[in-house]
Amino acid sequence: MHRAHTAFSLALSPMAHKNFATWLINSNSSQRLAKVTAAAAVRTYNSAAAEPFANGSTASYVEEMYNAWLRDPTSVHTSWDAYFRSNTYVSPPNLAPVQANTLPLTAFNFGGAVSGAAPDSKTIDDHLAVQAIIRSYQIRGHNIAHLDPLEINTPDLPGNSSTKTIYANFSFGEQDMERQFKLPSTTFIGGDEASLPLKEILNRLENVYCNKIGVEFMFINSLEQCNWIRKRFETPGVLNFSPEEKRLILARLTRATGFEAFLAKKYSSEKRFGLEGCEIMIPALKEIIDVSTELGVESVIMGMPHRGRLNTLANVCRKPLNQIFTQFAGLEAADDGSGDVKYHLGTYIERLNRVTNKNIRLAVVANPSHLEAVDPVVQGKTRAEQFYRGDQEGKKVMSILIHGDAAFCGQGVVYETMHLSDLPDYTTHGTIHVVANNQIGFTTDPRFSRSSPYCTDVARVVNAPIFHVNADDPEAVMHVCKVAAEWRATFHKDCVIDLVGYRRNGHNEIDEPMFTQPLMYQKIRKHKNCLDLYADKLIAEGTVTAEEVKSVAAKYENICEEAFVLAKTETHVKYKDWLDSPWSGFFEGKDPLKAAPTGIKEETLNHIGNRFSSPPPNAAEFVIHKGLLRVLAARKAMVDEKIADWALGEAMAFGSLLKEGIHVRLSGQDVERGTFSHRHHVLHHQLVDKATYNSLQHMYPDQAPYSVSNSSLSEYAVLGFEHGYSMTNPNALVLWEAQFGDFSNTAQSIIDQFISSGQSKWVRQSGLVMLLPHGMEGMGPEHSSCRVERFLQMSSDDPDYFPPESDEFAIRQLHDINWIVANCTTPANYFHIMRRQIALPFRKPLILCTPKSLLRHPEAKSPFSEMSEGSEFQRIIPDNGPAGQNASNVKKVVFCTGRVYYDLTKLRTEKQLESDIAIVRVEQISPFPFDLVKEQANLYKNAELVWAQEEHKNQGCWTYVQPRFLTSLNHSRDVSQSDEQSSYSNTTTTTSTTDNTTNNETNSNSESKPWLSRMFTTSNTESNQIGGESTSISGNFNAAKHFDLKNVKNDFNRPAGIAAAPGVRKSKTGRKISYVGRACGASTATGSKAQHIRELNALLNDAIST
Ligand SMILES: Cc1ncc(C[n+]2csc(CCOP(=O)(O)OP(=O)(O)O)c2C)c(N)n1
Ligand SMILES: [Mg+2]
Repeated sequence: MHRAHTAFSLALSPMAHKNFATWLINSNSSQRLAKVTAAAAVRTYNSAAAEPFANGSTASYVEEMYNAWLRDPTSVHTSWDAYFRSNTYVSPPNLAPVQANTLPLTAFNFGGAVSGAAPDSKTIDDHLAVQAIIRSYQIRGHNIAHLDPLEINTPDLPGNSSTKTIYANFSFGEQDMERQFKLPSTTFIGGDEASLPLKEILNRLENVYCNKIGVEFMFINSLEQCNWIRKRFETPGVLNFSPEEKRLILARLTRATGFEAFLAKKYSSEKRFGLEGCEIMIPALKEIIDVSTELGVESVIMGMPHRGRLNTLANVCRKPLNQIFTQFAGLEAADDGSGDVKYHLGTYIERLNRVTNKNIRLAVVANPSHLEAVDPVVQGKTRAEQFYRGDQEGKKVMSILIHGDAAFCGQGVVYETMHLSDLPDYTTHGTIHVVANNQIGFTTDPRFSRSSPYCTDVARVVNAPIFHVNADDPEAVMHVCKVAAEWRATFHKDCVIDLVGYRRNGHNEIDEPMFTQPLMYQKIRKHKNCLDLYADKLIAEGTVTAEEVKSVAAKYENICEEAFVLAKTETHVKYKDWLDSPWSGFFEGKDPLKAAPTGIKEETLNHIGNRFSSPPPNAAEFVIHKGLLRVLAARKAMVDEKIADWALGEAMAFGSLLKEGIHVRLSGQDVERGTFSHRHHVLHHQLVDKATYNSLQHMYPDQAPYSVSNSSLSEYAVLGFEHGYSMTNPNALVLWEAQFGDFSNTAQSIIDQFISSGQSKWVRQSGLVMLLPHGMEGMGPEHSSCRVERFLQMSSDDPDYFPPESDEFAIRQLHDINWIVANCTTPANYFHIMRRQIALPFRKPLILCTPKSLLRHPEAKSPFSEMSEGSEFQRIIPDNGPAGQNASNVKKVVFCTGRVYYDLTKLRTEKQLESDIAIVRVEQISPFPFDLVKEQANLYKNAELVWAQEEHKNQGCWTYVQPRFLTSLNHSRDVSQSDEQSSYSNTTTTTSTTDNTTNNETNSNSESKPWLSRMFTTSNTESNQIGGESTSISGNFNAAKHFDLKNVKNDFNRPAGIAAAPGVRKSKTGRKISYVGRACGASTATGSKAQHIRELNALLNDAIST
């Protein structure tokens, strides 16, 4: 039984019903403890200040007494001695006590019947008071520590002094100051001393907890961890640094400061988001890395925002300075990618750590503007690296996340990422968070940007200790960093370093901060920088001379100058220099346009099918749910019949990849069972907790590892995590599944900023698969659509451009697109498209609309023959029935994608229109299968063409496919190049105004200005009817350039050069495609189920009519 309960049952003492807190804190006391140090301004009100003394953590007082008594029975008061001798005491579990976290005084049985000795209540009171003071410092000391270099009061927060905050409401007199007090086991301020005079106790506590470091840790549930921290900060002498250590700090600070000064001098009008006011962050990061390397870390993965990024690359990663300076020159790129601004790019460096003499890899992950979005990506990448190295405890690979103060508390993804920190399949075994806290976010100060006392409070939810430190005290900062690195190495849990500094300039170097923070900046203008302050200190104490300080600074400036000269000789930037996780060897020796086959041997299908449909080998002991036995039996029957449903097709894809040594990782909410209860990859023993069986982990003895993980209920962090995971190794199939497709929009910035555009911005490829359950099935607005239109809108193929046809059409399209969007209607196609992710010689994200009701649809099954050798992914599934076989008789072709296909075929059968209406499934929507659509259109020469979809007209695929259909249809007539050219030229009246004949300016920029010259050309505007829609275009266009194969260099999906193909034009073939489906809608809602069915029937009837 919990000790608190035991204690409650003890005999009542004269002070029964009183709690520690009320007993200790005498609110009437007028006598106050003499002030030990000058009170600092309290920045914020912390809830800890309102805690009663004997709360959850303070209840361990009895235990302290007990521990002390165990060591030496004479070290405690006789009443305690008697009590513990009575054997009534039971050691507690390490949990907060019940009952509002308070412990009644009766628990201690003072003077009870056992000892018979009356306690000396004054002695007990005083000892308890000292204990209370010690605890109070430990809990609340950070509230009044001198953390802010600017010493700015936050005026509308309750000001307070150390006296009020720490010793609130109870009394000691001057006369008590010299009295010796025994120290409890929960403090280390005594060093080797077991007791100290009260004055010394207070002095030491003040120094430890209220000086330049504020340690916030007493909320942590583990006594062991609290003690560990106390020891690291309280032990006398922990802040003593050797002269060598001090010189190293000074040298590092000199470089950090010198780097910013150099950039300010050379590029005074450029944004660089300098670190001035928090330069100590650079030595801080180096210290974390040094200590961590010493403790065994070999690879550090960092995520950080704009502020101080260039400095970090230069002075932490040691990226060549000339490469950094080249970024300021605005040079053309020598390689692929549209690039990004310099303070977003990533890097990867492997180098010798000169301090520890060990090799270390450092990666800074490329990040978008979107603050904190990179956090989960870093964690995923770190986790993957740990996984591939077999670093199961995170001893070799670690992550460091650097944050701004405003973003750390403002962005929800910080919280979501924190919650991954201790999950078995997501933990990176401790992240060190460093907050570059300049006490401002752009123009907003903390009073208006957060409701929590500190910007770091979010970390409390995961019991991470928070080390606040004044950024102007380099030695305090280094100590905190050392402790943080040791904390991570010891407990493998997150911790936070809150570097409280300021921002010397505006948000960027061009901004005027006095507009919005005049008083703060008056102070800042008068404030010496950290380097000068520290140099003065070291000079004053004789550690360095003024000449040494100057010479170190001058030396670094010379290094910068040399790199600056070197950078001037560069003519191009190379994005590949800024890659954060190179895939060495992956691309080498590969034909970039050749994919491996995806069909597999039938015996492999049989083997996987049999394993997947079997209970664990020790089935007799493993009790499986009866419903699941039926599922397994049904699977077995399918295997015997050589057919696969969705779950089996998926298992075939996973199992065969695992067999080929490809690691598969599936993550998302409830993915183990599957939201729709179709997957069941993890079988649970019905009688034994945590006894599970996962057949995909037992397919082959030498297979690659399979992991399937139910995630936390977060899309943003988990999708980001999986994206990061997929960046690390191309030879893995990493999948994230949304519970329902539309939930992916809470991860929109990962989709927009990383997945759709990562390659083009950062030459970062990823083969991540997003599985998005999609389909209008009357489940209401929020469970219907994965909003595929949004993904399609971000696809980078040009709607008006038909790429040159050849055998390599499909793979060239894939090679050059930013991502693939598909909606498969058969398990076999699902199987192939997933295997194709790995078969491709490059990596592209795959956005896959996945079924819900189709998971169990009797027709949505595939024979093994469609997955076996020789079969492959079908971008379009033609009509293979009577219509397809006798195409010239077909009156209408219905193109569609996804589950509506099955509704359409059903109705067609009912109406006996199989010969009149062909139904063609577009399975790969983007990149658009222009070639196959053209082929189909040619096949059904006389037929009317419609696109049928169940989504509303402004949703689904229509807006994406419509112009592309027209481009395909225009191509379905044999149009010679000259035809093309004249057809385009006809659209302009001023033939002389072409790309390169207007004037000198256009001449010299003929490649880059066609769109611009078109804008200023007298032109006709014509209006076309396309698919019932009216579209206007204008302008002159040099078509030859766009349709000349020679001009199609890097990007197959877009016309060569910079210009886009012209807007949608009149159908030259006279064919059009019309829309059948719902009208436009504001939401994905279809009203009631009845309305949904009515609407669906209407659209099906429209489609299936001749
Ligand atoms: C998600 C997001 N919202 C808004 C912005 C615009 N923005 C850029 S920097 C900044 C202030 C960030 O303040 P802080 O996190 O304290 O970092 P600091 O610039 O002070 O280092 C803002 C709001 C952004 N980059 N990302
Ligand atoms: Mg800030």
